[in-house]
Amino acid sequence: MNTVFESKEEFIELYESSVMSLSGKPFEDTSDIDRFNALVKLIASKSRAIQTETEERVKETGQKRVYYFSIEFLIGRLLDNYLLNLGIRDLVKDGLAELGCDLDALEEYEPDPALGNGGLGRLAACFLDSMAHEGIAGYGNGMRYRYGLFKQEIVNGAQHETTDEWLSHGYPWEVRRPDKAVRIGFGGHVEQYERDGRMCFRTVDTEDVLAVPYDIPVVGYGAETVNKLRVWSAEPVEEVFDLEAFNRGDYAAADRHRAEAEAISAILYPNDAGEHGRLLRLKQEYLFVSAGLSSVLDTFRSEHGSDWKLLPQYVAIHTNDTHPAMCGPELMRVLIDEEGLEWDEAWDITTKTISYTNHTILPEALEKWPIDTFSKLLPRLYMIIEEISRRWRDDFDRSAPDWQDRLRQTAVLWDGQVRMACLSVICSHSVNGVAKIHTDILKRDTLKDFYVLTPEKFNNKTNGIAHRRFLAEANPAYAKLITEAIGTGWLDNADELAKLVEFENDPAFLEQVGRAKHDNKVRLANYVKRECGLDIDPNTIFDVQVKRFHAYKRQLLNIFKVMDIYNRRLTDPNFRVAPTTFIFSGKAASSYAFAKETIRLINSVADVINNDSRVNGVMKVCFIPNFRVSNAQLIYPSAEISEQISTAGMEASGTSNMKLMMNGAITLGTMDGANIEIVNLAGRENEKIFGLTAPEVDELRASGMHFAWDMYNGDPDRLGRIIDELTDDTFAGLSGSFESIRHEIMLNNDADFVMKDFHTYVEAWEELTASYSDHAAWNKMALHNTASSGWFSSDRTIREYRDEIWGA
Ligand code: Z2T
Repeated sequence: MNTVFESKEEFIELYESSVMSLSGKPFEDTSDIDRFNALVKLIASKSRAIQTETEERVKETGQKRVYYFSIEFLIGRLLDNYLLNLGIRDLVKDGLAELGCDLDALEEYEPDPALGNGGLGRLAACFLDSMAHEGIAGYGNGMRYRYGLFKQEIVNGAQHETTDEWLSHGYPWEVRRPDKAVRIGFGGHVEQYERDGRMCFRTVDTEDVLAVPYDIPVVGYGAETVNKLRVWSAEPVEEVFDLEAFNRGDYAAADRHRAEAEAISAILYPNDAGEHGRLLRLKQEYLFVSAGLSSVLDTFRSEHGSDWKLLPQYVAIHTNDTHPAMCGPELMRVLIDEEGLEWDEAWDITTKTISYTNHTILPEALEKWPIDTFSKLLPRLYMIIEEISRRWRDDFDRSAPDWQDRLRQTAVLWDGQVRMACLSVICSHSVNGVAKIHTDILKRDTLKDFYVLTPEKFNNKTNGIAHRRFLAEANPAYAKLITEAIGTGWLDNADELAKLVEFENDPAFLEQVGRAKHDNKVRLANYVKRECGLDIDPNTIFDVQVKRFHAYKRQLLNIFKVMDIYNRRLTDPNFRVAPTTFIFSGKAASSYAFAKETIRLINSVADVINNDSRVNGVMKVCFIPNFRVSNAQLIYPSAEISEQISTAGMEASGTSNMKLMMNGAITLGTMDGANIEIVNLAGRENEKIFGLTAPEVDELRASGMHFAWDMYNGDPDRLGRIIDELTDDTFAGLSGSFESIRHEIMLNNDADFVMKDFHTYVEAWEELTASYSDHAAWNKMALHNTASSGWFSSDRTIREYRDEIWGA
């Protein structure tokens, strides 16, 4: 552990002078914002000192560098995390207190950068934390969006989107590096020319923009390693202001070029799956790939010269889904066009350097680009893709009877489109899924024909989470209890959480577990009161589903359950219900009508139930607006039931399931994604599993023997009633009824098996909540979940990537 400050006194002295030099005011006159910014600046400068040490160590030892290319990094607030990782959280808190400042209050000034949609982007951020902790020279490469994921507001129950202006007060962690800017060319045409007696290609008449990097430090726990996240911003290449247009009074035209360049990094596309064909998105992908690669290769060249066959020995490039799939062709382009290598040699280097993670099997999320769009924007890259494609076809084994079918399944160019998943697989030496069942489905189904050809490429890496952020930092009450019981070793090594099993039969300890949970529920109730004006009761069960809204995640099934319990309670006042608060949070892609209607339904049901005194003793429904990393850290610790109810086979992994488990929630879920690993680790008796399994889903789909109308007619009192309530006036008071949801279910024949799983789900919920009254037994289950969750630390995941993919 590096020592950052010799003493509290040293911190106070440095901090005071930092505040004063930054603000130009005496300490007493500074605002909390001044004090927050100065604190970050001080911690960032201390981090940079360690970063320099890390850099020297990497150079000296010739350690392999790992570059994690991701179009999203959902990093969350950094200050508290870095204080913890530097081992100075208490020292700084005490020092600030002496100056009359409250650390928690200052931390509220930190923006929560929403440079990601959800699981995929947050995973990338967890990996940065773990790479730094494991001493890997690991660097993030991504996009610096001027506006992150939209801010969600709820108006009359419906989601409204407004821009996320996270940069309006500046972002004190970042350092702009104009000296490292890279020129990126779009469009133009390819010409041949002769260089040293050899025919070469170059692209001319391109429209260029400047990619300017911003570096953000990544501080590893233990303070031995500080890495960096580099995010790219698009700017005009030079001062291109059109004075003539300005003098004509045409101000928009005067600044057009600037606006066009800046548009590339203006917004994060708000779709967690789907959304194709947008030219600007393709420009984003190429910008961060090309600029990132350029800086990777500059570093390599400065250390190892131009001996490119050494590249895979010193560099690993990991592509997070297909958004950086152009890494393959772009590396080929640089090696061939700029460095003069032959195709075969360049190809060997490229495939040995690049690896790829797939995050979904949803067909609508598999990225494809129209060939004409692609070839116009990136003509030389397209030529290289054509050549990759041609060689794949030429080398294809045509001895099997179904070879044409297999070739069609694996072709990069097909049906007028560039298929990015095929490109990613072909350009990589490793392809992995993100949970066991997901990797199995990739092998057996989605990428089957690749698996048959190169089974050795395929491997599983079950996702993980930054346990220091999501347990130590988010849940101080529980963390304190854990540390008192088993020491601090779990922060470094999450496997040590297993030592908690020794306390599973200690009644006093279990009671403290319950008390910590209760404190967290009070904390969340206060937040909910502030944000939504709603009173929720910390003595009720907190039943939590927080994640992006998507049909396959089945928030609809959850709210159907709530409607059912409400209906039955009204019909039969003797119907026993364990008092519960149903908590939802999450965003819907702006263009995803069904997901947005589901949000409106939840809020409409909440409006009715929360104002119905007949049931308020036993149920409330709460939708927490604008789910993001910072409020997620308040929600996970307060949860008692973790809703993980996706249609089996659809959720690649899930990661909120791990965060909630670690915080002592019981999983109420299907056998899907990493829920399966959860059950294997904690034991089926410590979770509540229900519903169709993935093979059963496949079978039912194939048989065509599921009929929504039969379900509706077969259960008029419960399911039928719920479907009818979508379109009568029961929940229409807030902003109208829900025809489109009814249609989606009934006319689309319940594609996500909401009706099919409904009864087993409600029954499972009733059994689970009935067991809540035995507090000791419940707390034991909760503790057992935490004790079993160490394997889900992303430290473990990253060690597997390091050993089995990157060789770093
Ligand atoms: C995303 O968050 C995920 C998959 C995507 O496929 C895209 C996005 Cl933005 C292209 C999620 C998966 O849905 C989830 O199951 C998984 O846990 C997460 O990625 C991280 O692997």
